Order: sequence, then structure tokens, then C-alpha cells
Amino acid sequence: MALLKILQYPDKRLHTIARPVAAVDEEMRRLAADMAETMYAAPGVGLAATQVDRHIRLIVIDVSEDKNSLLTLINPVILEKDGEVVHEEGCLSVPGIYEKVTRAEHVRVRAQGLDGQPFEMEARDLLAICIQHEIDHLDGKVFVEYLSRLKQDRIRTKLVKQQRETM
Ligand code: K1U
Ligand code: ZN
Repeated sequence: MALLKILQYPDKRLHTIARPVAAVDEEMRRLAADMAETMYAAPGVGLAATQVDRHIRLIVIDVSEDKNSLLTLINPVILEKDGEVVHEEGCLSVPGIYEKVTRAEHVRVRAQGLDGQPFEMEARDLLAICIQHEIDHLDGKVFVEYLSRLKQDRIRTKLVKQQRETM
């Protein structure tokens, strides 16, 4: 397995719309395993392929305390969403920034697993928030885009400065 480089905001590649996965093959399973290793090492509770510069509809998530409930969603689609919840979000592509975002409290999702088989699942709380955050990445959207233009500009300036200092 391998640790992958995570793109940092405001990298334009984070705004790429990911294409559907055509075939769930060995290469896809290896990428999913590398993404899971990268997410656990970061550490984080989710990672979208977009963030590692692979523009396909693949996400990994593990919101469990013990880090033993890895969920791999291929071609995820939100079928239903309801309720509203405000939660502080972070993002491995926007290091050090945590801001409140309003999202649906409950989602029903269809996806394919690592065996290529379609399945449906329901999610609430942090899992529902994380699924919406990761699917946004596949649609080229970073969570800071829910914030005011002023906040987005401040975050952009701060991160560009940080990235220059670590070059
Ligand atoms: O997509 C990402 O960049 C991953 C992101 C997922 C996420 C977190 C919180 C709300 C919505 C989506 C993260 O994992 S940020 C890091 C984080 O939340 C965390 C880090 C260490 C321990 C526990 C959580
Ligand atoms: Zn993110």
C-alpha cells in the first residue's frame, strides 16, 4: 500500500468533476486501499479520490472511534435527504480550518462496493455529514464554498501563505 499526496486548497484540480467508475477491478481496489491508508495516516474520517488527484467517483469513510469500520463507496448517489444539522467541518485539503456548515441530517445513498455490487444504505449524524462532504468533493466542491466570500478569501490567503512558507 502507499500514502498518496493530498491536494491543498486553493488547487484548481479540487474543482474537477469526477467521472463515474466504469469497472471495479483490481486497480480500483488498490486505489481504494491506498486512499484508506492515506485517510487513516492524515488522520481524517473521509477522503475522496478528487483529493488525491484521481478524478473518479470513489470515496472512503471511517467515522468509528476504533477506526475499524471502513466504508468504500463507488459511484455514490444521494437518493433522499431530509432534516437539517449544523456541524463544524474540517477538510484534509484545507488544513487547520474548521467552520460550521449546514447539511441534511439524514441521507439514503446508493453506491457500489469493492465487489462492484450495488447497495443502499441510510446514514445520520457524522456519517451523513461526511458522505455529503465527500460527494461534494466528487462534484468539485470544497466545503469553504458554503462560507461567505470574505471568509473564502481569508482562507485562500492564509493557505497560499502557508504553502509558500513550506516550499
Ligand atoms: O474530506 C476530507 O477532507 C476529510 C474530512 C472529512 C470531514 C470531517 C468533518 C466533517 C465533515 C467531513 C476530515 O476527515 S477532516 C479531519 C477530521 O475531521 C478528523 C481528524 C482527526 C480525528 C478525527 C477527525
Ligand atoms: Zn474534504
